[in-house]
Amino acid sequence: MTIPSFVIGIAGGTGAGKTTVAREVADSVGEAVTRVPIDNYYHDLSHLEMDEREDVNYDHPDAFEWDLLMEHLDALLIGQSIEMPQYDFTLHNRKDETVHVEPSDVIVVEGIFALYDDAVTDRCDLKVYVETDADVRILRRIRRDVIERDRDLEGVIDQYLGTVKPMHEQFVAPTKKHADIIIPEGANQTAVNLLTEKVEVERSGVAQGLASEWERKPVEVADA
Ligand code: UZR
Ligand code: MG
Repeated sequence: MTIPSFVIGIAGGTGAGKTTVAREVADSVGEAVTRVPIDNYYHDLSHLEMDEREDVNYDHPDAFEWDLLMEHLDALLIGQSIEMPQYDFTLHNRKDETVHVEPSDVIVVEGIFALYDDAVTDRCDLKVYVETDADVRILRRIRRDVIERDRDLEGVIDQYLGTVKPMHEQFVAPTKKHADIIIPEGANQTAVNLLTEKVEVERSGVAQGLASEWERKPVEVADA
């Protein structure tokens, strides 16, 4: 059995506007979009103390539980719901509660490493990289971390220079070459509108079971 759905990967550096793009597309398209923020798949670090968790390199691919992400992505692609982990950035840890997430025609996978792993990109029908200048990204990051995530400025600066920037250059920025389209600045409304229109077209195609002009990479599932 083949279950068609249109999968979009949205990558880019921290503070680039990935979540905003994903949310705006999801809000415009409506219920038919399932968002999978890769931030929710940071490893459960409950076995570490807070000061140890503060020292973890969260900008390295190893910080994520890829197996669980793939398991969940594939479940959504065969039409099953998942219990998605939730992440607490203030505590640097996975929350106890999960969120029940239903599959839909359009799945948006979003995060700094959305275009990093072949297993994920192989499942993407459209790969997007949000490119925003590093100075804008660090300013947004300071605002978000200090105001929303209860961090102090010194800590944010140390983390940025110590891991965020070098890891971005080593692991995140090179994934841009995997993208089909590059959006300059997350707040680029024209690009968001184009993306939304594309999703609407694909969605109606998916709903009608039509083949898309985009190469589909459907998941083959044995009939139960
Ligand atoms: P986005 N991050 C934390 O600061 N603490 C955590 O516990 C987990 C993640 C940060 C991470 C990365 N880096 O830059 C950012 N650090 O979250 C990715 N340091 O999230 O793409 O939403 O900015
Ligand atoms: Mg984000």
